[in-house]
Amino acid sequence: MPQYFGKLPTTDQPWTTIGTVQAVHWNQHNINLECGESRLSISVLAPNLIRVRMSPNGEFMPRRPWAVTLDDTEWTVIPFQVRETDATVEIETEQIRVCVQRENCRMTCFDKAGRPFAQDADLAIGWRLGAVAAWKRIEADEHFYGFGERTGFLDKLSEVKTNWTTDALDYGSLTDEMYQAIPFFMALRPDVAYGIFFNTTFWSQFDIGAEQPGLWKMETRGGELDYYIIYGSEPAEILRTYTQLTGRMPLPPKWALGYHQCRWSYESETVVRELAREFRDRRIPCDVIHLDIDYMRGYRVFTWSPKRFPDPAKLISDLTEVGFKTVTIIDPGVKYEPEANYHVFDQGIQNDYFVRQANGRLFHGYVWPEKSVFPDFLRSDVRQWWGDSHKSLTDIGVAGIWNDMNEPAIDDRPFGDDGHKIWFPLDAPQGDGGEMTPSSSPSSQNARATHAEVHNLYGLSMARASAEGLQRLRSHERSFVLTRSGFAGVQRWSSVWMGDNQSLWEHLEMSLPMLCNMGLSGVAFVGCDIGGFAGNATAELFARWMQVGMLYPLMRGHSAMSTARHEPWVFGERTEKICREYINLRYQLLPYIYTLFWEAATTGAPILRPLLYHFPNDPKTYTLYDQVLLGSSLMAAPIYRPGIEHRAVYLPEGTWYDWWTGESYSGPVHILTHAPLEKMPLYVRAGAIIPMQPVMQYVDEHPVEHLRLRIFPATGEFTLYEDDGHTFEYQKGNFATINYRVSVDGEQTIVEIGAREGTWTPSPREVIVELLGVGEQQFQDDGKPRTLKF
Ligand code: MIG
Repeated sequence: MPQYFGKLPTTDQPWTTIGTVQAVHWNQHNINLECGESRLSISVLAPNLIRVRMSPNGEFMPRRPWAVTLDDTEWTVIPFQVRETDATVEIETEQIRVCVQRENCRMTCFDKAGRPFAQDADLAIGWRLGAVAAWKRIEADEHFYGFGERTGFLDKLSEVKTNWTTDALDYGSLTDEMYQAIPFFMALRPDVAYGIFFNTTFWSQFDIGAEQPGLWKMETRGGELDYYIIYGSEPAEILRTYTQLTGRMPLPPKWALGYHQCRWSYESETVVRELAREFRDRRIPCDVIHLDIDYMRGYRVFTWSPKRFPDPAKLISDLTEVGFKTVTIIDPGVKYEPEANYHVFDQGIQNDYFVRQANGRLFHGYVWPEKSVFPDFLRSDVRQWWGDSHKSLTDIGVAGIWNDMNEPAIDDRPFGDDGHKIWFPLDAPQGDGGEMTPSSSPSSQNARATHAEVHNLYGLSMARASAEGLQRLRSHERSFVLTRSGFAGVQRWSSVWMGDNQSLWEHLEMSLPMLCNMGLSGVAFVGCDIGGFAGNATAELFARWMQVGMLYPLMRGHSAMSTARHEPWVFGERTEKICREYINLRYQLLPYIYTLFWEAATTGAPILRPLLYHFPNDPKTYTLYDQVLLGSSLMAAPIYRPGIEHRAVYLPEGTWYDWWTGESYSGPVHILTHAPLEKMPLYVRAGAIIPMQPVMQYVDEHPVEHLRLRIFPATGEFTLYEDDGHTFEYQKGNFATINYRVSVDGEQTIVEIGAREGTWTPSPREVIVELLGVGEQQFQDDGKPRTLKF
């Protein structure tokens, strides 16, 4: 096998296939199947989780724990049985049975009801120079989700998805390579679901029945096959395990759930002050203002333009006074500027922090600061330095960092000269070799990776440097991190936005399926630029987009240089009123949404969910991309076309209420709903308990005096999560949960308020319990349990 494998096409040699199983050995974790030269290894990590590895020469590369947080040996040992027959080797856990045919070493998994899944095709595993691949069957009625950041609609059947981080400028519904590369997907059919995490950071690709209908394929330009199969009877179980494997997000500061306003660029202190004033004067809630690249002095990271931002410390503290947090953009490219006293360049050169080519020469390319060099974020010392460099920003009050261009996006000549996108040479050495497992051989311990292996990790590693830096510098406050590029596990460090979308109805329409697939890939804190980044929204498009944006876990408006401005008030009074109303609703729903963030942080559940997430046995939800659930209770059916005021809505099984009118429907049913511009159709599941607070102009503007529980009759429950919203006290257990239950007993509806659990105490407040169509009752919240009858 060559030393490194790149993105470049391999030869058209035929695939060498794995042979017949000749010997089987196992221990408490692992079953090894010897197939001549090659070897298949199956590790049983949990009752629903196995890891499969295949090495053509029988030797496994030392593992680099880049995406996976738990080493195989760190999983609790669980019981499983191994049975050998003449024709098969069978492995059985509490939840699944894996059957390997000795002939051709083909593997099939079965659930407890004997239903097959993730079944190898006749050609199961193959390799040829520089590439390894595996093929499995697509079952009837099976649909495919996840795949990280993907354009188009929800289900990816018949599509090819490449994992190679790219500046996906001008993307559209047919674009393949995106900013994020997350080699994970899940397959769903009634009663059976499974997830595949393809554990390779090299270039990789999924082909979901495009080349051969009925078969899906995964291929990587790395030396061995390594993937995890996660079984679940439904997506929620798969995500729980997948996020156990690749990590979960920490709780962000609550202010990051408010509305963010961004533009490329609010180019001066004066403009920023005006912007802030407009929000407060017009009573449109907003928590965060983002500063794009023009705040810097000639695009030099960690500097300020003295002309346009003469006193950033004063500006930021004045913004803080009126409830705004400031987030600054930081790009990876460092201006190549010898002997100019540019400290970031000088320090990077002195300490040899920048990426070099294989021949030892410094790599450079062109980005905003013209000729630039690039920190090797794969190295821990570089991440430490980069993180510490944020001190100049945090010292003056910056509360969050926005990482852009970190695919990395680089041109081969100065911007504006019609250059080509390049990346570091594939053989450029990166990292410090310290990522090896303790058990790997001493010689491989120091082996550095090549860019071919870690290209997909550049954005993730940069976001990690930012997150860890902020954690050190603002150790008492949670910070906000936003990244454009990332890899599996990016949720541990950062939120993600979907890059440069366009001010088109089509982009509004695909924003929800894009975010849903991110959520199904373990990344819950995600958003798209409201109004569209490139182009000019119309008033109507903007109003519809703000309604949809209210549902985005990350709710940020943004727009590009030389496009029309996209603030909520620029389109006239009617649009402004609509924007205000939906941003207000977002703020009213914060107790509900914050609880969803807590759920994401503790279980890996997405915040924004496609309907199939809660109705996995209803095939009508499998390709339904234009309705979403915010949490388990609220369902939106937005409008995505100009001039349209009516749309069909699918209400799955159960009773549903119209959020606005209270009218009830019993599903499954299709209805036609009327949605004039002022209205985004919203529905609530019977049994829902939605906690709401009064509108505020920013999170924690004042204590919540009234907590309103909107209850939609039927049996149901909700556990509210609360904490101080901005420190790390919650990690020491300083938070509170309250369980609310509703049940119907004949004519009577009973609401049970559970005792407040945990050590955190909310400020004094009244709780208003509003039972839809019946009435309200209120009480002073003393944390004690009580029962209300309606
Ligand atoms: O070359 O910083 O996706 O959000 O406003 C463009 C300027 C660089 C791309 C980002 C966009 C940002 C813009 N950036």
